[in-house]
Amino acid sequence: MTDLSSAKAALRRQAIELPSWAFGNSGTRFKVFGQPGVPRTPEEKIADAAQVHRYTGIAPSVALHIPWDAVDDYAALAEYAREQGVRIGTVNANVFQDDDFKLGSVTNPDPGIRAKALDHLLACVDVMDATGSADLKLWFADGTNYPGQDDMRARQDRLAEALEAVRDRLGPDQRMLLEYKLFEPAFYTTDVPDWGTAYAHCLKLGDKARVVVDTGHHAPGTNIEFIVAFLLREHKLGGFDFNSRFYADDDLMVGAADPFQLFRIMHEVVRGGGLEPAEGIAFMLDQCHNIEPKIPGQIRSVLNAQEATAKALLVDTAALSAAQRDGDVLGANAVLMDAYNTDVRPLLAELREADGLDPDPMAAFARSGYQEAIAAERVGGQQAGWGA
Ligand code: LRH
Ligand code: MN
Repeated sequence: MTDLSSAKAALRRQAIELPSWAFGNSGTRFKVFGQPGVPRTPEEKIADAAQVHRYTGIAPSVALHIPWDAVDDYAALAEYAREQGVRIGTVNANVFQDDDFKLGSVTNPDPGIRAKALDHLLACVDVMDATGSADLKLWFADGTNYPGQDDMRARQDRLAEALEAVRDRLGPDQRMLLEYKLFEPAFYTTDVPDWGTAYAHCLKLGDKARVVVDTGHHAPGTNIEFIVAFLLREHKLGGFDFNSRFYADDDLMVGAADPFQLFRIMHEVVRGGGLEPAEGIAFMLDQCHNIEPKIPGQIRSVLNAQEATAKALLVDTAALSAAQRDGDVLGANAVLMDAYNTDVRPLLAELREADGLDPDPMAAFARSGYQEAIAAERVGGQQAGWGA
């Protein structure tokens, strides 16, 4: 068992990065529901994210999505974030909403459109230079809907060419994180559909390129913790987009649909040294609070990730290794289930109190009146959303 003091130290070091877009309106093709008090500007999104850090103590950074968070002065935005007690984290490129990218962005048959897409990716590195961000996250909606629509191999050549250009633009302390997704919005091929494709591209790109595991981007039944264990072993896991799902890319709160899967994933993270700062894993949320209040939704999500991490840190590793060595199938499984069935909430409440935080972040935020204040203040203007 990770002794309690090093488990507490690891929990104190934990950092969950919040997605700016989780605070804006989101939905499905059927409906995007507005909510009172939703941010209208990147600054208001950052202010809301700072509330999550204020009550959980472990959400010190906010990921941006460009152009959803486009501003004239990114250095000023980073300064504003610091004033709010957080920092700007990962920069997400967006080459999936421009009409020109209907048949693909960096994989588009048209070289002019590929150049336009690459320009956006490079412009996102300029944003990173201004915000001091280390990571550029790349997710491509690129794919096809019908057999024969385009040449799969040629699209991989085009993708590789663009990724190399981005790699070459990155500064010394900057990385590119390649995110894969099985399908949607494309329904026949997706050019980066799975971890193997992302891993193969990242191997060729070298140390600056790593894979992002979005927990909602796999075929049903996929053993995600195996992918995590494999990529960690290769030091090619760059980060997570945490969320949960019952069916497809539902982007529900992490741990809500399958807390046991989240525990198994965090068990492989702990076992593989993924909590060590030197491994450089970015733990990010990528969620949409379509019907539930957004700030409490993010607080609950951070707590779900924290609880899964605490349970993983409490696995009796000596007993587990012994049972595995001895082929004691039931014994080994029982060791893991003991940790999973451990109620870690008292430990985490105690940790918060020791760090001057309210033991119950959800209740503390509800009592703060912040939600009512922003609902009263943020009247008029255009509520933020995906702009799709
Ligand atoms: C794609 C994705 C990607 C983001 C977007 C908001 O499904 O997971 O990480 O750019 O959601
Ligand atoms: Mn994602």
